[in-house]
Amino acid sequence: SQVPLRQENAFLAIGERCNANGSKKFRDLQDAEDWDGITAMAREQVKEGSHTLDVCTAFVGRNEVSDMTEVVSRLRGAVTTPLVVDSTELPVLEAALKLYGGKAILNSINFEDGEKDAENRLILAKKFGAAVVALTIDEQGMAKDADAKLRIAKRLYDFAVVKHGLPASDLLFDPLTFTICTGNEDDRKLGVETLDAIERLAKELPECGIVLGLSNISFGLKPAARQVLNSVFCDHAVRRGMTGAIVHVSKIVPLHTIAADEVKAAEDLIFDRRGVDEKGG
Ligand code: THG
Repeated sequence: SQVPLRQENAFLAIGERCNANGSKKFRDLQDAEDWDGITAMAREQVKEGSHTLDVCTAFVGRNEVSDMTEVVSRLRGAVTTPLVVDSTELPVLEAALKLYGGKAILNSINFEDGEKDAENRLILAKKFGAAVVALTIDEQGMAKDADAKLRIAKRLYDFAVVKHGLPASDLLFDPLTFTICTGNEDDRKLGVETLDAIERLAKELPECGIVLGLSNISFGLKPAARQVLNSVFCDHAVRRGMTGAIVHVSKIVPLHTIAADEVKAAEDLIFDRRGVDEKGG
């Protein structure tokens, strides 16, 4: 009989480190215009298992277009993985896509400034055959609960796929990851809302992808605890239907390699399960 050669727990691992805002090392190399050093960082991420690399050169006081151009012109020959071009600036996205021959992923569109801005990016993506990450943000701001995430995702789908003809498989929803580590009561729910949104999106719009900037979940914790929480959250997100994540690939570890009490502590945080004392009841 036929064996399905499919790894059900796989996700598209997007290396997060070629980002001026996400890595001090990258920022220092960019500031020193050490493009070879940046290329080495990219290669290292591929060696660690990244299937694609997020690239962001937004750095106050520097020219984002020319820095993106420097980086993409080197990475296109140095790594064979697709690039995720991460910028809020249309000219930066355009400069990167013009230079890059392979399949790119534009990161990102949203409805924060209405549909005109999203439309300009979408037209650019279609011109270069790029896939598109679409954030669940609208004129009212970032969607915090699953209902709002679903509502905006459907609007993004109608806009990008139905109205503008982007292939559904080239639309990657990002239902937003916020830190759940602020100690703030309301922030504790944010992880569950994102996981619920992933499950509903995977069911209702199965042709599209679902990605997260996963490391955001643990902002505020120490590095060792971040690695645990990121890995546990990633595991739950994949099981709910997440198809890709921007991560520090070598720091996402299989759950069986994490001590059971640490997995439980992370799950207690994610699912907002606290002791009776802590809840004050
Ligand atoms: N969604 C989409 N794109 C995104 C995000 C998202 N792009 C940027 C960001 N969020 C995802 N990338 C990162 C990269 C690094 C970190 C978090 C998210 C990170 N870095 C450590 C830190 O800042 O503490 C590393 C420090 C260091 O090495 O210097 O946590 O949500 N579509």
